[in-house]
Amino acid sequence: MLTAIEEGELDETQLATLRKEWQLAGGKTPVIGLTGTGGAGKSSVTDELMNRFLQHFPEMRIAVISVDPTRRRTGGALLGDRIRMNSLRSPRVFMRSMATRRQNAAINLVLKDCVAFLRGQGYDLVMVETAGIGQSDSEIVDLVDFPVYVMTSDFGAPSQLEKIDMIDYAELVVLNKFDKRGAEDALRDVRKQWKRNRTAFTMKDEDVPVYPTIASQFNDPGVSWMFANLCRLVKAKLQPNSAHCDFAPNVDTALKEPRATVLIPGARTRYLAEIAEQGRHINTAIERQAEAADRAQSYWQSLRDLEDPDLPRQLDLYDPHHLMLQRAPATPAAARTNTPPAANAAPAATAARSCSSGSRPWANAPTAAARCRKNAASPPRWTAAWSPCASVTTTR
Ligand SMILES: Nc1nc2c(ncn2[C@@H]2O[C@H](COP(=O)(O)OP(=O)(O)OP(=O)(O)O)[C@@H](O)[C@H]2O)c(=O)[nH]1
Ligand SMILES: [Mg+2]
Repeated sequence: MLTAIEEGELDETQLATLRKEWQLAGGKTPVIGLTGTGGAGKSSVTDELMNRFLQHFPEMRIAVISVDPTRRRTGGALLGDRIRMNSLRSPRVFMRSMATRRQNAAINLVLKDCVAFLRGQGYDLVMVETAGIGQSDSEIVDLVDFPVYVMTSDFGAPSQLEKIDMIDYAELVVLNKFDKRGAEDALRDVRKQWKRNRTAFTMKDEDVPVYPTIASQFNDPGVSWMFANLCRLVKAKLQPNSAHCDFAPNVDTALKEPRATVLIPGARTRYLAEIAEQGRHINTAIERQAEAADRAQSYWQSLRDLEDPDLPRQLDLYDPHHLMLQRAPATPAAARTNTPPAANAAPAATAARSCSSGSRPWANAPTAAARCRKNAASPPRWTAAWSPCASVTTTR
């Protein structure tokens, strides 16, 4: 029948007759409509509510219709709401997915007839989830007895709340994903907005029908509190005469707000990022050390090529005695080559300092090597200071 209604196979006369029959059969069956922005958790909240209804009323039968939007480009709709609904395993639940078939609409045109039909089929409760398309989701109000608006703390600034019609029309507002950062501030803002919309400024916060929930959490106290209040409202407003459920569940509502028993607490959300950062620092330090070792090896090879007589074996340190620069006495030979010993020692000292300070000591090496070749007769006495790894001391 739902398909026949959806496909428009029934003409107006047939529909008029059927509507009367359905009305007579199920006029008092409560219809709960959940709407809200995409991904706010409508299906999760629907599932949690169904779960509680099934648990508290063992004979209750529930019908669920989920409407998902049709995409303008492809004309198709991803009817994925049932993925979130674990309660569908129960034989006491009937579920039907539908597409809006109308772009930019939250409600299927034939939804009214579908709801009326399900009402007339002996179910104790009908639940409708509609595609939230933003701030104008209030069409559902005309189709259901209890509109529920599901939102999250991601509404932007408090001034945006002014534009949400459903805060005016919804019997219950559910602030889902209460585990998210900033949810408590959002709860305060939404409650304030609810009071402002109804000029009920003196109302106590716990009396405002805005319920914080974590629908993805098992047995969430926020959902239980909302469920208890929803049942109370249904009973008071409709006085349903179902033989299977009296809408007076025995729920423990001592806890009213969700406990944020999240897997990773807020303060540790960057935990893995911190570990990765530390790993990257260690890798950078290792690369720096490898580069320094590489440089030290090149220096050692250069000194070996220059035939430094005091060169230690590879990876050994210079003999500390050889690290003391000796000021050579001014000999006639030195005077002849016109190379004062101090001038020979200077590059060594510079090189030693550059080496220990980590600047570019190799810049001095070609100069020193060239000078060495030029003054072959009086080889410079700088070599001993060229220990790239040993801590170097120079004396004048
Ligand atoms: N952290 C967190 N995630 C949640 C909560 N409730 C639902 N979710 C997750 O939010 C995602 C969307 O949930 P749905 O229930 O499919 O949301 P929806 O509003 O029905 O989505 P549409 O029907 O596609 O608009 C899923 O991954 C849920 O597991 C909650 O309280 N906290
Ligand atoms: Mg959904």
